[in-house]
Amino acid sequence: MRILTGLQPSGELTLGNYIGAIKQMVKYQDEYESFIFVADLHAITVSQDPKELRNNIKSLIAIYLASGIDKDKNTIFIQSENIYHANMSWLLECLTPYGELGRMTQFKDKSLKHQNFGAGLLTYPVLMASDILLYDADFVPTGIDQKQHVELARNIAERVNKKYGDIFKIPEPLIPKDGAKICDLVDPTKKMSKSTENPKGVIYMLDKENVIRKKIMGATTDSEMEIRYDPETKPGISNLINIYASLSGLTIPEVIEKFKGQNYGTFKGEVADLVIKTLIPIQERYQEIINSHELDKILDEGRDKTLEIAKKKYLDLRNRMGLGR
Ligand code: ATP
Ligand code: LTN
Repeated sequence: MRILTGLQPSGELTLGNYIGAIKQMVKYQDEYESFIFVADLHAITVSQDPKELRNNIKSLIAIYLASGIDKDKNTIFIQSENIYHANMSWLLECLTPYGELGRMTQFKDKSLKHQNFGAGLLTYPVLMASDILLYDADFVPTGIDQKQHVELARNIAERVNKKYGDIFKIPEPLIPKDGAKICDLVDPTKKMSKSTENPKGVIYMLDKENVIRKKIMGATTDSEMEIRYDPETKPGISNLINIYASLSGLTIPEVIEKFKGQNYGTFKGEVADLVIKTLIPIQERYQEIINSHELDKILDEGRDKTLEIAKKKYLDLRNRMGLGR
């Protein structure tokens, strides 16, 4: 069985990305044939500074590897280095009803947030469908926010198969049951997100030890004294419990039992210790990898392998549609 997923190089990765996406991929790499890529073509659907974008792409790959994504168990590549993603996307765009794209919730959100955006923001999910369908992925690990896009990919695949014959495998989203949504430390009713303006609420994977501690100790909590899990009335404490549970492997009741009777300050200190213990070794490996030639070798191999697979699929649809000679 094959899985495929991508992350956008749209900013520095957060603890939310680590817990919600990267850690899951590390787990899946032993169960599936796994493809991971940097979705740089998706990142330019909103404005990007070229220098920053290039740094973010490289940094993202180094963070994957430093976090335990094994180069021998995964095919790792950069989306724009494989021309068939954009080529396939054009064919599929012409086979996707315009109205279906306007209904995507991410488009509705982002089109309100950004001004003067390009047409690519609307066609974004078709490019994502191409990413998935080019490789006959069985499963697509993502957060719940991307489920609608995977469903669109399924619809596109079914429609194309009906019209042109069996070309595409129908993919399924793989959304972790135990994958907690990590929230912003300042406003715990909001998702911790790399594009948030206030960095105090966000733990970046490359934050220094003292910065991590300061952010967690300053996390918004409630005026009670009890460590109890209730995301509705105690979103701040519940978020810290989620972080502790995700990183320690304990269940939520086990975390509550462990810290029963302790005050918020002690608990926050323990959460900070665990986050630091998790991120510092990743940061150390990151520094070694980012300055090595290993990265280029891995990416060259990933590019060459995926070009071969994607080319076949692209040409198959192109020919069936009657394009070219
Ligand atoms: P942006 O701010 O650019 O929208 P983001 O940080 O919200 O970015 P995405 O790039 O959209 O994250 O998400 C990449 C992956 O990380 C997705 O699978 C998503 O579900 C997961 N993820 C992102 N933020 C969190 C979070 N706070 N908690 C759990 N998972 C998350
Ligand atoms: N849209 C996704 C990133 C992404 C992706 C994909 C994920 C692009 N192409 C293919 C899975 C499969 C995001 O913003 N998280």
